[in-house]
Amino acid sequence: MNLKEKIEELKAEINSSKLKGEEVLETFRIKFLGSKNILKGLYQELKSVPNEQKKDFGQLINSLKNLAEEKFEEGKKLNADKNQMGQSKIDHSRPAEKVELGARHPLAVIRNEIIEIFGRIGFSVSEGPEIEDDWHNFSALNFPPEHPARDMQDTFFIEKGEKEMALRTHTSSVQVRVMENEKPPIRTISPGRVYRNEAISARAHCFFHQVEGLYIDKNVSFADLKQTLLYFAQEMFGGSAEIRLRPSYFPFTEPSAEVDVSCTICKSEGCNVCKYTGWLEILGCGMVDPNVLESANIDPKVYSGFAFGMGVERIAQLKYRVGDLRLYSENDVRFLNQFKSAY
Ligand code: 2NL
Repeated sequence: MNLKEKIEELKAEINSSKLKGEEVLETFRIKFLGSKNILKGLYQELKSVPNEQKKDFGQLINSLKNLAEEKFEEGKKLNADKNQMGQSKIDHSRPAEKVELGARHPLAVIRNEIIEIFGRIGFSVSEGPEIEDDWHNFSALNFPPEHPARDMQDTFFIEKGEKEMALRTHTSSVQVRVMENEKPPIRTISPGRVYRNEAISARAHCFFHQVEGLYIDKNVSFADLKQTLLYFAQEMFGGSAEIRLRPSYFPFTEPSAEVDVSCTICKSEGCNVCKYTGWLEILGCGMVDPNVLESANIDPKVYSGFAFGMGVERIAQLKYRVGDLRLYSENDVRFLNQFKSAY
C-alpha cells in the first residue's frame, strides 16, 4: 500500500469510528493522538516522498491529524454525560438545587408604595434626566445667583461639551420640566436619584432618593396641601398617624413648612428614635413660589399650587428602622434578604 492509500484508509477509519463509551474513546486517542500514534509513521514515510510532492502529502497528513482531534473532541462531548453502557450519568432522582429568590430593594419597595399612595388620589409619575442644566436645577426654582445651595460644596458640576452641567440635587428639576411642557391642572410626583457632594457617613451620602410632588390648579390652597400630606402619612404609617407643620424656608416655596409625623415607634410616648419629642421629620413642603410659576410660563394670578419633597431613605429608615444610610447602596445580600416579603 502506498502512502496515499494509507492516508485514505485512515481517513475512512477515523470518519467511521463510533466513539461511544470511555474505553473506545481511550483506544481511539492512543491510536491517533497518543505519544506513539499511527500518524507518526506517516510522517516517517514522508521523508522518502519525492521533494515536489512533500508539501501536498504533508498537508494531507496534517488534515488527518486535525480530523482525528475533531473526532476525539466530539467523542468526549458524547461521553460526558453517559457511562460505559451508554446510560445517562445524570441522577434524575437527585433533589433539585434550591433556587434563591431575589428580593426587591427596600428603597424600591418604599418608592413603589409612595407612587401607589399618590396614584390613588390622581397623581401621575414623571421622570427626567439626572444630568441637569443650571436653569432646571436652580434658576427656574428661584435660587438667586449667589445662593449657597449652588455652591461647589453641595453640587457636583460637570462639563458636557461647552456647557457646564450639574448632577441634579433634587427632582424639582423634573417638576420644572413638567410645568414647562404641560398645562394645569398638574398633579404629578417625581421619584428619582439625586446627588450631593458630601462625605459618605452613616447619616450622609453622595446620592440619595427623593419623591417630590406637585399640584397646580386654580384655587389650590394650603389646606389642600395639609390634607394631602395627612392622607399620605396615614396611608404610609397607619391610620392613627398625626402630622404637624413647622414654618421653614425653601427658595421655591412660599410659605414653606417642614412636616413631622407622630412617632410610630413609641406612639409619641418618647423614645430614642424621636429623641423623646414624640415627632419624626418626614418631608418639606410649601406653596409654589409665584416666581417659579412665572419661570415656567404659568400665570400666578390664575393658578396656584403646592409642592413637597421627601427622602425615600428617610421614610425607609422609619419603616424598617435602618439607621445607617450606607446599607442602602452596599448591596450586601444579608441586608437585602431581610426584605423578601415586601412588594
Ligand atoms: C425636602 C424638601 C421640597 C419642593 C420640594 C418643589 C418643586 C417645584 C416647585 C416648588 Cl417645581 N417646590 N418641590 C417643595 C418644597 C420642599 O423638598 O426636604 N426634600 C427632601
